[in-house]
Amino acid sequence: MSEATVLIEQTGTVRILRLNRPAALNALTTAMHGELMAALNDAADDPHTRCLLLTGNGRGFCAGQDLADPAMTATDGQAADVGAVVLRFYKPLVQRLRSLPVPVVCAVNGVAAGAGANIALHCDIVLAARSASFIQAFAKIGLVPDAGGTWLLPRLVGRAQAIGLAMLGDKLPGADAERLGLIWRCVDDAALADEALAVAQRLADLPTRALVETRLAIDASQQLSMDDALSEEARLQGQLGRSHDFREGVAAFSAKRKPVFKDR
Ligand code: LHQ
Repeated sequence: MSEATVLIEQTGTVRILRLNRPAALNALTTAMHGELMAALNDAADDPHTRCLLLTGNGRGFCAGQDLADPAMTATDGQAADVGAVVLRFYKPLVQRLRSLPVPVVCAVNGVAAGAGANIALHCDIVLAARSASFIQAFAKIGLVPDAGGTWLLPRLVGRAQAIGLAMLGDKLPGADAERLGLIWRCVDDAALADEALAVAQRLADLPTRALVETRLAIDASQQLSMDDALSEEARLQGQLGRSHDFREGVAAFSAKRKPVFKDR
């Protein structure tokens, strides 16, 4: 039997998914897309999991689409249907990541290229090793940024940086990614695994529903007027204000004790 292309570990309430095709810098094959989606669905359905941590095995995080995968191979002299590959794999993958009912941390352990970079950047909190890098590799092979890159990049770093990164496709080191606001933090290589797990554990101990509603509200606010955003915040507080975790948070504050959140 072939080795799993996504390794799954559970550390307390943190579910760790480790992309596992190190010889190809974890480039995504059809089989791997299937395993990754199944692993994300499983984490979403597991009531015990309160945070997801995504990382890569070996010296890379993910080199994007595996360009040697049969899905990319032209048949009968026809060009491969690249758009169909994007619709079949990348659109649902990004939608799944951004709608996950738990917070998502990404530990970018090495190069993140093409769709691999954008998958990392869709996560809620992105930490990168100092030796890691981000490459919008698409233009080099005659494509536009996909896996949500055209939507995400200008929102993270503004139009000027987004276009520079996407058109030139330069390797952006982890420290520069932090400086530009593309990611949360760049940390020393030796500290990455521990720091990412510590952040994931902190998130896992926080009120999951409030964190997920925060992600969704911040994303939705891009399309809203301030007036509508204020109304949306009131609607969400109305819902969350009836939750166990709100009552627990306030009770713990009053009693000067650590809260125990459990809603999901
Ligand atoms: C790879 C790959 C790879 C296969 C490294 N595939 N083997 C969506 C849908 C449909 C179509 C197209 O695209 C998309 C979205 C995308 O993701 S498009 C972008 C696809 N990715 C790329 O264009 C990146 C290609 N890779 C690279 O440019 C380099 O490998 C980087 C800069 C990531 C790393 O460079 P190095 O550190 O010098 O490593 P390397 O190039 O020697 O790679 C190591 C091995 O990994 C090597 O295999 P080998 O057998 O020679 O040791 C590469 O062939 C393999 N590999 N990326 N995407």
